[in-house]
Amino acid sequence: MSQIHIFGPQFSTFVRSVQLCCEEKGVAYTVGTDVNGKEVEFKGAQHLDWHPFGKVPVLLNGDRHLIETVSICRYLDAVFDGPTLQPDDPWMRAQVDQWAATLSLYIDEILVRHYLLEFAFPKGEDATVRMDRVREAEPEVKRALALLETQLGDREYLVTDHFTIADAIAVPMLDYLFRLPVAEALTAETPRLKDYVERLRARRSGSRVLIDAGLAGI
Ligand SMILES: N[C@@H](CCC(=O)N[C@@H](CS)C(=O)NCC(=O)O)C(=O)O
Repeated sequence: MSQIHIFGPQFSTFVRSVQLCCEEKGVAYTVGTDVNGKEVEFKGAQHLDWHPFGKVPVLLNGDRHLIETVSICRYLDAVFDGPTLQPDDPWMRAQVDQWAATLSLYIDEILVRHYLLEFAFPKGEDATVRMDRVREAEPEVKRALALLETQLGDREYLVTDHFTIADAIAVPMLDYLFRLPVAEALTAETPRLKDYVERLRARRSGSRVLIDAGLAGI
């Protein structure tokens, strides 16, 4: 198997999800927008050839390329040894798939696109955070966190008793969210989720991937 490269900036939440899967499985990889010593332009011809919608991550594996974070994570889990990131039981595996999809489709939209990015890349006058947008998004953010708190229950991980692909999708976005100056107010009613993120940050994979990205406001 050729070298695994994760194309995309290391600060991207979905790039970090793929990194977490590699770390958990013990897969050697490289990450970044530099591929074989050459910078690949974001949304340039090469990127769009790999990903027709110009998103990251793209998994590069020899002369193969693969898009969509959950598909990439499932592929890595299937081809590499190391701890499995999906349960054998079909029902529990479907639960992991369900949460991976729910997180990457709906919860990402609420927590990252409508909220976090307002802090990370402020678009207000003089590059200030658009607090009206933040306040508007807050009820949905709280609803999404409450949903995850309920799903987590007393478990150590989101879906099973082991780290799964669902955790790899959830943690990068929650890690950023819980670093915000407003985090205390957001997490007041979701203490188990707060502990969960702290636990996953402390794992070896978390300590190597969830590093300070130096994003403004986060
Ligand atoms: N459905 C895609 C979403 C990927 C995605 O939205 N990635 C963000 C970075 S975290 C991105 O590429 N944003 C750039 C853009 O939308 O132009 C996946 O799961 O891989």
